[in-house]
Amino acid sequence: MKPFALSLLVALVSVASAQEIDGTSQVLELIASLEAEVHASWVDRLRENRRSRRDAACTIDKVVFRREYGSLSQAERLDYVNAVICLQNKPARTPSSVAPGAKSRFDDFVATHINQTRAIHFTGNFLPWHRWFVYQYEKALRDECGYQGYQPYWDWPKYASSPETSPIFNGDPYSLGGNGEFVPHNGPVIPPSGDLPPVMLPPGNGGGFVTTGPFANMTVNLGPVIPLEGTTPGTLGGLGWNPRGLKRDIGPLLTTRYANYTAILNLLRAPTLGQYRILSEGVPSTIEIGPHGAGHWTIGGDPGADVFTSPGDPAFWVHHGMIDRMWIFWQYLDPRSRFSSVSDGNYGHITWNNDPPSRKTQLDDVLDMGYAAESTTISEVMDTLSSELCYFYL
Ligand SMILES: *[C@@H]1O[C@H](CO)[C@@H](O)[C@H](O)[C@H]1NC(C)=O
Ligand SMILES: *[C@@H]1O[C@H](CO)[C@@H](O)[C@H](O)[C@H]1NC(C)=O
Ligand SMILES: *[C@@H]1O[C@H](CO)[C@@H](O)[C@H](O)[C@H]1NC(C)=O
Ligand SMILES: [Cu+2]
Repeated sequence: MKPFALSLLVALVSVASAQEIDGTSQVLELIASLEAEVHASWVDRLRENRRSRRDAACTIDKVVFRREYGSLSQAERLDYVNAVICLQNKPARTPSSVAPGAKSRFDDFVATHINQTRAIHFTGNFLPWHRWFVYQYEKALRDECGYQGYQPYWDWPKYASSPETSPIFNGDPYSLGGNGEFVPHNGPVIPPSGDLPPVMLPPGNGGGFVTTGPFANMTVNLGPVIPLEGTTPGTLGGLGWNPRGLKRDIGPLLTTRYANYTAILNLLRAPTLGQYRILSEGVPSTIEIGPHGAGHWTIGGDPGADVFTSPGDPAFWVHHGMIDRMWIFWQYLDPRSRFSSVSDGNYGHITWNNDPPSRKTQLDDVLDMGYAAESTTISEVMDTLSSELCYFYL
């Protein structure tokens, strides 16, 4: 960062804490200044790649960009939606003896996630695993369904006050389907754990079946594993066949509280990966659910509210696009130190929140995609501008 920009930043920060000034032009300016730094930083790194031939696979003329859902043209959104529908109509690769509920290529990804849920959340591999997972999904849309674009993302704060009317969820033909029909219901309850009491989250404005847009009447085949009120768990640990309609429970309460511009700024400023992850993913069994939790519970419903089966809602993929975007932005704010480890903090182990206690996650650990796609190792995906990956976010 330029000394002038730095002193400007320090001056602005000292005026007020980010929390007090959420949504004001100051928060937006601070985010814009950090994002400008990110973009200068990745361009530098690619130039350096070219000079040093460190990574000839990804050069400035090859890098592709993932864009915010609402910034795609209607035709581009439709291409994306149609590719997802195509994936849902292609035969599964997962043998039915392994997961009888996996009925399509789309379901291959859901089955892989269900199968590994306990080993890929609140663990050191969480961010790289989901980075590779989204990349492989995008690759399947492109290679198997002729999609010409790239994975779009959900810019949470942009639509925080009304996600259900956003281009993602407004239910028009270019959206990922509308909210669930309104049915009176309670909000989700995070079960009690140890000494911690249950946590009640507020309900959204839906709760029932999705009846509008391209995924109206979509059939969910797998899960759920942790059933929400009014649903029963699927068989075989969620891998059995359990056809039912897609439900959602979208509303503004969680995004305004956990995924607003202040939350974004806090993420970008996090000094260590351990702190970044607590901000982003929250603390299990507490009211601090972070923007990661907030996005999932905002989609809500079935299978969106089930951590195991959540990729079975097409909106999962734009949410995790944003998770990946924030991580790579944070990485490029200090590229010298943020590509070499994922083991910082309590979430840096191979078990969920290090319970039971386990070893630290290592860069050569495998990211297992099951029957959905090729597996890789963490080191291959630490930088989105390296090896096979060659993308960035606008
Ligand atoms: C969804 O299913 C209902 C009930 O079967 C039907 O009335 C409706 O037309 C369907 N909507 C779409 C978009 O397929
Ligand atoms: C915005 O998000 C931050 C971080 O989650 C939170 O502390 C703050 O209360 C939120 N603002 C509003 C108005 O809810
Ligand atoms: C689940 O994981 C086990 C152990 O790695 C594997 O044998 C099995 O094939 C996996 N099932 C699916 C659906 O990926
Ligand atoms: Cu996940």
